[in-house]
Amino acid sequence: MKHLDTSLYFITDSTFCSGEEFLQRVEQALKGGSTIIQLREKTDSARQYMKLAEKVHAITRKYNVPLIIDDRLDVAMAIGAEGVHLGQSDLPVDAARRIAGDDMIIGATTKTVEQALEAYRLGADYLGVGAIYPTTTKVKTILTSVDTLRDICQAVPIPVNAIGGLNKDNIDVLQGTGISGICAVSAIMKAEDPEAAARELKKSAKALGLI
Ligand code: TZP
Ligand code: MG
Repeated sequence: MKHLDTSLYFITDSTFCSGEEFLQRVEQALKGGSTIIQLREKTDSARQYMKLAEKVHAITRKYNVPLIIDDRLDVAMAIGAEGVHLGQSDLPVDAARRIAGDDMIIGATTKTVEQALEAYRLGADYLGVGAIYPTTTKVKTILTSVDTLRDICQAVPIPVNAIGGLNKDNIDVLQGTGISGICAVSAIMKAEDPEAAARELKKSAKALGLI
């Protein structure tokens, strides 16, 4: 099993700010203590996605934080990213593993124990589970209960992260679930001060014994 610190998993959304501000916000999120970052851009062409990923990778390297590319294994491999995150309609985890090899971090979105066991069996390194709360981030998702999250954590030995509408004031419901970390888009990306927001979210998760 890979050694992965998924405790504060920051996910990007560039839809509401300019290119320059986006990169600044990414860097601030890293300064605030994000331990892993996912570039999640849904509308970009492969070429645009790759260009942006290269820029983000130049920043994440400075902080020694792994960069995960959402959906696109080709983009992840083309820029030498540390990982890829796959949903239930993206490439299956075992296919991605065959193409990318053992070193690539492969994460998977799962919403049921069955999906979680399958992703683990096929070679996923970590799981994202949610949405725990309704979210304002553009996503096709349904809510996942805290009970299901707990069952998934108990079912697989790899890190499981909670996602969806999470912020420093509502993560207490995750106590006792066995998660390895918190995923956040809006709580960090759209904060007035992303660095402070990341720091506060981490502090709150630590205080609750979640990470
Ligand atoms: N998958 C389930 S919820 C979600 C994704 C990608 C979006 C989470 O965004 P936010 O802003 O942290 O609610
Ligand atoms: Mg996806």
